[in-house]
Formats: sequence, structure tokens, C-alpha cells
Amino acid sequence: MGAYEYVGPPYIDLAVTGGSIQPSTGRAGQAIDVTLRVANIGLYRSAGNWTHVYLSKDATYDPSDYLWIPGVSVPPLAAGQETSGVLHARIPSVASASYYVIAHCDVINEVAEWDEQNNWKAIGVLTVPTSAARWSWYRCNKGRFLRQFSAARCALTSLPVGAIWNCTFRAKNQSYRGGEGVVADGSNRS
Ligand SMILES: [Ca+2]
Ligand SMILES: [Ca+2]
Repeated sequence: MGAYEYVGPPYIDLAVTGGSIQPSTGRAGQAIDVTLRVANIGLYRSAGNWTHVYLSKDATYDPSDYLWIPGVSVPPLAAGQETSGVLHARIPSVASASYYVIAHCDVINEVAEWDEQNNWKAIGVLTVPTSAARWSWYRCNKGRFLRQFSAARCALTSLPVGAIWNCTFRAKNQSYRGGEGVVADGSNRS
């Protein structure tokens, strides 16, 4: 027995020790590499466990966070051992915003730990930018006498993915007859 051998109760402690995302900005469907590090910072060997990766509006995990990459398998770890891996993921269809990428190890608590409260860590920030509003076309069902105006009053610099925006669209009946209906819309085709 060494002079400093630990003789207390089993001391196992898993923790997310770090990670990164590359690139840190992208739109839905884009490929992202998520690097993740999990360590056993305890003094006894830990069993394998499952780790999830979430997108969160703030740096603290809570159950409403978006489960992005579920079920990353973390192998058994010797005391003090760290494991790392690169996950290849795609950005999901989430609202445009900046999200903290939070990793959570031992998600179903298969490992009894000294500290269960240090199993979450924000490992980066992923920004899903707003889509630039390039209103490439407008149309109205131009009748013989309807004139379509440019949508000068429809000015918008950006529109979140999936958002709907109402604007005022102008058309003019230049004839001497009434009764022509108008349907108008615009589309961002970017
Ligand atoms: Ca822990
Ligand atoms: Ca645990």
C-alpha cells in the first residue's frame, strides 16, 4: 500500500471538461464538428455512460433546452482519465439566435458520483443568423388594368428563418372599370 492511497468510499466523478464547435455560425442543415471532452476526475474507475449535447438560450442547462445530439457513448474511464471525440452533426431547424452548446454527461445517471451537479458545461456558442431579406420578387394578379407598384413601403433588413412578415403592398386599378381583385405576395428565395 502506498502512503497516500485513498481508502475512503468509492469516489467517482464524471465531468464535461471542455469542447468546441467548428464552425460556430451556420444555417439549418449545415455540418458542424462538435469536439467534446469528458473526464473521470475521481479516484475510482467509472462505468460507461451516455452524454447528450443541447442547444440552450443561456449557459445553464434546463430540461427545456433543445436536445441536439443525443446518446454519445462515453467509455469506462480510469481515475483521472479523459476521453475526447469529434461529433459530426448538422444544425437543426431552430429559430435564428445564438445558442450555448451544452454537453451533459451521464444523462440517465448510470454512474453514482461524488458530485452530480458538475455534469453540465457550455462548450461553445452556435449562432444561427437571421436570413437576409432579399425580396426577389413580388407579384399581383395583374388584370388588364391593374398596375403593380414596387413594394417601396415593404422594407425589411432581415427575417428569421420560418418567420412571416406582413407588409403593405400597393396596386392600382388604372382603368375606368372597377371590380378587379388583387392578390399579392412576395417571397424570399435565398
Ligand atoms: Ca460529476
Ligand atoms: Ca451520475
